[in-house]
Amino acid sequence: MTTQQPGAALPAAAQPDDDLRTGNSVEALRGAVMAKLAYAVGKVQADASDRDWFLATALAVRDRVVQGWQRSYHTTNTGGTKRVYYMSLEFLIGRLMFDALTNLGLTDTMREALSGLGVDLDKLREVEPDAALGNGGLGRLAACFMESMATLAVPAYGYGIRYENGLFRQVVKDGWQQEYPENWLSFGNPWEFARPEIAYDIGFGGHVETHQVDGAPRYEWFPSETVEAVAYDTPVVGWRGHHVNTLRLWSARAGDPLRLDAFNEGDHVGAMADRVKAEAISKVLYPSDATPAGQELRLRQEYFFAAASLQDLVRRHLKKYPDLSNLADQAAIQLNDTHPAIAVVELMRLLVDLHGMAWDDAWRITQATFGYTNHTLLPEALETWPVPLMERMLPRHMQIIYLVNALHLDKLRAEGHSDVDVMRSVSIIAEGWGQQRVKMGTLAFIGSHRINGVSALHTDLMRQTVFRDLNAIYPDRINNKTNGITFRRWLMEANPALTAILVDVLGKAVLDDPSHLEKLAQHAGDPALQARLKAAKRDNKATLGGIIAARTGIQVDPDAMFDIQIKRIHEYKRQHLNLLETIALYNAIRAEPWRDWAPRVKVFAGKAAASYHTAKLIIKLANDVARVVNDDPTVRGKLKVVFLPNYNVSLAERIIPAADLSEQISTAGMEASGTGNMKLALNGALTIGTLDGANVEIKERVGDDNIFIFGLTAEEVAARHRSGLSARETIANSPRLAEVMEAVSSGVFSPDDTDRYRDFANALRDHDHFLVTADFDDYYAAQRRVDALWRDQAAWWRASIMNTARVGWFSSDRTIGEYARDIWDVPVRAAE
Ligand code: 26V
Repeated sequence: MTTQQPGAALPAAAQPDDDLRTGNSVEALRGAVMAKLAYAVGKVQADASDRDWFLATALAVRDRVVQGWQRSYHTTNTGGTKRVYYMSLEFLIGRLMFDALTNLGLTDTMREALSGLGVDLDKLREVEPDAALGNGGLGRLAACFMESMATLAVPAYGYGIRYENGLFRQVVKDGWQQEYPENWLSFGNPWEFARPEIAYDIGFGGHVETHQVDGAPRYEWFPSETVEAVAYDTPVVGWRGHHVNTLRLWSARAGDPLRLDAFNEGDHVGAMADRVKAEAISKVLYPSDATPAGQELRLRQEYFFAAASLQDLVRRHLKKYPDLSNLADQAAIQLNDTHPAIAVVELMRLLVDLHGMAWDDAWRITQATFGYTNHTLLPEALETWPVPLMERMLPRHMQIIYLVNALHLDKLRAEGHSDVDVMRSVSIIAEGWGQQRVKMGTLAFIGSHRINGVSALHTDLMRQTVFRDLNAIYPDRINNKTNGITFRRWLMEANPALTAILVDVLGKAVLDDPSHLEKLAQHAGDPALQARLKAAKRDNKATLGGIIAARTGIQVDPDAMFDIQIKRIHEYKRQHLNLLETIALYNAIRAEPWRDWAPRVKVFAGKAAASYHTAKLIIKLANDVARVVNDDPTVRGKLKVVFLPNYNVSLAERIIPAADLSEQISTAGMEASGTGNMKLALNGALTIGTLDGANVEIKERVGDDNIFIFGLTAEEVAARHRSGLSARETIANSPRLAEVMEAVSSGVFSPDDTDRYRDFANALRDHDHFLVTADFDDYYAAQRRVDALWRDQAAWWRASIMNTARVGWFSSDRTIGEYARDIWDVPVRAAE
């Protein structure tokens, strides 16, 4: 091996071109990075910053992805295989360098190549911007699915929007969340390929004209405004680099020439204002999850990317086939929630208006092509759009929606359905509140051949609640697809120490097939294995401790239990339940400081929607509680509380491998699945949780002894809601809870503003919709069982090992395999 010194002569000429592009030896990679630094970044080594080195490295890695990309494209095209189109308004992909390196098997080689140049790969890792083109679970799921589809060689495109600004950067000032723009593209994006030649016109507004063609009406839409959608492609490489798919994100560009008349007449300002309006479509991700945005811009985003994606896939189809009659044999389109549901209507418009297909044929093809995944049952998150807005922005689509709805209701009437309430519930149009609205969930349901939920419980609840009547009519359409996570990122990349131990104990095959994890259960009681795992976890905790100290100034002890709640801040996720328990524990320790307390570090991280006042107040409460607890010498060494700001995918990759306890404490029936629960269990954290979402299935797999379940069931929650039981009574019956509520309410944690939490506490007393008070005592008791197990470290580590061993099923490869078989009807590559 030759070692290049920094500042050595440029190497490009020393190696043949193809070696620089595809060679995988240490020397080839080093030469490739140096050539990229010189000729793509335009820097000499002596002047190169970490960011320059990151760009050079990423570009060298990208070259190694491209060949497989072209090969995959060619194989799919010539083979005539069906493609999957995953349409999602969110892709929370995070950093990509280690995804590519891991899946190409080049991490160690690249580390060595760079170290010969005096460059530290792990430092470069931190320089890559975290692509946060999503809010939370739904967006991260889309990213995991993209990786698994590539791994399983399912030919797929992800379609979404290339937001210039991802999810806001969270700064915590005096305990309050502040939002700052996150311009992840400001230093360039080495992973993407701009495709300015792949651009489609997307219309908005205008009017519809009717013509007679052969005695039948034909409709033509004349939009008043046109925006161009331009493609940007990011290759997504699967495990071992066998297959590479494309994430195609659309960027909005003002149609060209834009109001040239106005420009020539001197109205530059007016013409530019139109340009700004057009390009606003891809400027920013809507930062709310599960709270309605209700903005016109949001609907423009939805139609923009749905229409661009459909034009793209229709064009691809027509390059190969004479017409669209076999579209459903060649394309499966998955709607990630209702955000792209307008695509159902757009496809009908393309088939009927533009391609002259008969309505019934078009509808059959549309239904056979689409599948719809529901990700939430929270009523406030179910999308509806006002009919007048739809009529103004998408006049032809509104006509089509009316016709789809009329035919759908007529058919039901013809089949004998007549109940007014049923007809109202299955209608796409909601009446009431003085305004008609389009129910996007109903539209997506009617337009799809399969509708799925994301955990067994969630799917059952879908059948019983929002889609009860539709399910009764179409009983075979709803099916369950329990979520999963990609083990490449959430085990191999995030936790190399654990991965190394697993490979050592179980063999390399565990990297290809997570079912091998099960064999670990045989060793759960092995003291040597326990000691190794404990040492690895301690290192991960020390690393996280460094991050905590750097970001918050709080010192934590890596030997304490790391108790972790990381997710969006939302009342249904009940971070405030955790905080109330923290206060109760704090009180208990102060009352009896001499007792043998299990030392804990409670870590909270997550963002609140900018407009969600209560969620922001919960962040403030976490910081207020942290200040009081951490400053109190009585609990020193026993309890610490940390709110870690700016939670994102990269921070998750640091926190999850360091977790001992995973908080999954949503009100039962409200968390559709959760996926953080799977990541934490895989990394050996024990779950304390309610019987909600995928927790139920985690419990079934890890066993009752290795999980801490508490609280009301979904059924009991529903019954409580019906009974209207008062929280005041519940609080009065629990002296512990009463003391905590009084402390919060009276300002013990907010001496600078004693009224800060008064309304918040009163709201819990008056209408505790999320049943925080009802579950409090059981939660407190479950936490004490956690303490007891922690004190028996051999038993704790046995349970931890059982968690890692038993959650292989939650691999997103398994989930994608099920979608491929039950919804898309496409084959998958067999495991190695
Ligand atoms: C709704 C809205 C409303 C309009 C503004 C923007 C916006 C963005 C997202 C949503 C829907 C949020 C639904 C969601 O994220 N669901 C989560 O999906 C995860 C993956 O299936 C699942 O694990 C979580 O339990 C579920 O909350």
